[in-house]
Amino acid sequence: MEKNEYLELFHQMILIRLVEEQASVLYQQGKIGGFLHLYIGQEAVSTGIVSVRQPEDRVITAYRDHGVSINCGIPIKVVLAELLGKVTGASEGRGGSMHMADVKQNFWGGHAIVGAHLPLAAGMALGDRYKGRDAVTICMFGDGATNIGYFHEALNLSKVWNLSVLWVCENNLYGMGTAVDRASAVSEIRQKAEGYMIPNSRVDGMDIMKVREAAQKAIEQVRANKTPYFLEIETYRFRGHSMGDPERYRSSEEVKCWQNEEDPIGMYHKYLVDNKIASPDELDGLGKNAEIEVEAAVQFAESSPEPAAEDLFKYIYMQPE
Ligand SMILES: Cc1ncc(C[n+]2csc(CCOP(=O)(O)OP(=O)(O)O)c2C)c(N)n1
Ligand SMILES: [Mg+2]
Repeated sequence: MEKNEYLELFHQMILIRLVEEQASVLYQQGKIGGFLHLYIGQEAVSTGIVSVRQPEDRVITAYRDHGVSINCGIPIKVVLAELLGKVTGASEGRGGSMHMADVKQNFWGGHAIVGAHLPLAAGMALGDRYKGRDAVTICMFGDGATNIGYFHEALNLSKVWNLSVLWVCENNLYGMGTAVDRASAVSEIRQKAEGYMIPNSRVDGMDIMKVREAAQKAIEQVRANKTPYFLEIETYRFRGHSMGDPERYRSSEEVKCWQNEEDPIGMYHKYLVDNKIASPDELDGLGKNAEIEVEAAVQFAESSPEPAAEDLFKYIYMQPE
């Protein structure tokens, strides 16, 4: 990788962290309605994966979708405007936190129903097969989604039809307030892929270089062999499941331990400095610029208009061409 590519990954992770912190403030000010699931702690996962996709490769995810939206190329001001329900938002203010999308960036959303986007991913890959496209569909979901019927139906069919899907499970140890071991028969989630004869592996999701390497290999394998692959990524969310989570299911010591010792941004900062790719001053400068960028994006979002009342019924059905 060239130096600017290393720094771009750092920039994206910092932007996600700062946007999420701002979102948390805007939520507490009552400016964001509905649910808000922050991606803080998991930045290395989507940043690493999306950095190695080709433009033709589709990305689809669950409701913890702000980070992946930024990685896929939705400008931060557009993400923030969507959170505030503004007409300048990614879904013109109609989707909110859980329904970011931009098909021009080959990003297919943001889905609120746990597990429900997995069959959609299989369907998109089937469509690509029909059309003779050489694309990989990258489908991200949480550990909790792997206990849902849709997961098993989608994995099964992806193998039966040998669809070009990269299944990516972000195992952050909890589905809402339920620890993996209390809800899943196996705690090593990748084992679930074995039952469908889908090649699989597990990787440390706090180390962006490891995520990138694993994702690159997996995507190449899917593209070359035209068969699915399952990547389990071990990660951790630093904030509650959504805003207002009392977090009775985990100890503050556990959370602090991950925040102090496994912070994906801190780890990548150390990697860049230790390998003499960038100096601490240079990285500080990037952080300061990102703060200015986020401040401007918040201003844009706050000053954008609400969707017009007469457009309320727009997009309920597809408009005839
Ligand atoms: C079908 C369905 N059941 C229940 C819910 C409520 N719910 C929202 S998030 C969630 C937990 C999902 O956990 P996981 O897949 O591990 O994702 P994470 O929040 O950890 O990113 C649940 C049960 C839902 N949205 N959809
Ligand atoms: Mg989870």
